Amino acid sequence: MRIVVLAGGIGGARFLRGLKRAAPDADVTVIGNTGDDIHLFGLKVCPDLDTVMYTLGGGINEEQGWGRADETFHLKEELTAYGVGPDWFGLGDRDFATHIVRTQMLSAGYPLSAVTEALCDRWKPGVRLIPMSDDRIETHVAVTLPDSGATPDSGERKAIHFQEYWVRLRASVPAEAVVPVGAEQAKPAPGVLEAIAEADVVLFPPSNPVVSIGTILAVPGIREGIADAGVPVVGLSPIVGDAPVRGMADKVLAAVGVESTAAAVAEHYGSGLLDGWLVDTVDAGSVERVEAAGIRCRAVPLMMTDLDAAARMAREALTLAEEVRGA
Ligand code: FO1
Repeated sequence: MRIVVLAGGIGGARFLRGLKRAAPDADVTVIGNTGDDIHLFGLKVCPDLDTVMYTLGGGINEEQGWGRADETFHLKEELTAYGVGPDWFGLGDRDFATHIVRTQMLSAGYPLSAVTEALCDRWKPGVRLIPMSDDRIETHVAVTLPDSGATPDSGERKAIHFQEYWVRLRASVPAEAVVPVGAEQAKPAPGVLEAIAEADVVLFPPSNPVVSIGTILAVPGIREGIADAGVPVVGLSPIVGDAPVRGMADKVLAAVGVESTAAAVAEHYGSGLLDGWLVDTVDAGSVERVEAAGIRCRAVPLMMTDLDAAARMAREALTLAEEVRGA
């Protein structure tokens, strides 16, 4: 069975670990979000690709869900001693090596997809990991930064990098707009559209619908390729009991006018794209609303508390895909 998964960071990576357990013989292609990528200290950092690669390759910091296990921060401390920032983004020594290798290869002319393949030669994630595009796409968030003591609307409105919004500001101000800068001109990376066209099923893990899956779908050709593939497309809600399972997805959902509920996220994807949707058992009351939108829906436990739970979720998604196929 050929499975294509669109993945962001932690939620996508943990779901993939469950999927590999649930379908060990499947041929899995992961299309990774690169809208979170950021250039720091002259290096190209790809948080979501690395989170998938480290998680499936056994090198992830399990508590954080991102970055390397057994990490040290000597390099960052030295940079701080020179007054060189930013200091709000935690890059560890082991992680730095990945960014150095990636940046060297990119500077030598290799596209990001080839670089990712080379990095995966070491980590052996057991899936084919492809960035959504080899072209530079950067998610920016429009915010109004509070201005000390002045009138309520006197703050400065500006667009900041997604990581600055997410990590430095901790999404503490409303996101007024989310823009995947460069997406309109971008092309899917080699292998992306081919994998979609050859897939037996396409899965949307419980990743952020706006800044992870939404950004991947913003690359021209990917949304259309999935909609036209004629195979079951099944997603898992990242919202449980009207709140994001992890992270601050509600902040960016508000920016695109979508309420933070499992049903609203399904409607946001729409029946033109999505055939099946899993909501958590606490949201069983929303099954009818999702089905009324033309999307087959089931309520199952969706908390990825451990690998077994993630594997059960993956099995439920594949079962729903079979139901859709047989319908
Ligand atoms: N998230 C944080 O909350 N704080 C950090 O300092 C941080 C550093 C970091 C370094 C490398 C990396 O691959 C990921 C990192 N993340 C960090 C996670 C990341 O910013 C986001 O959670 C994802 O981009 C969202 O998918």
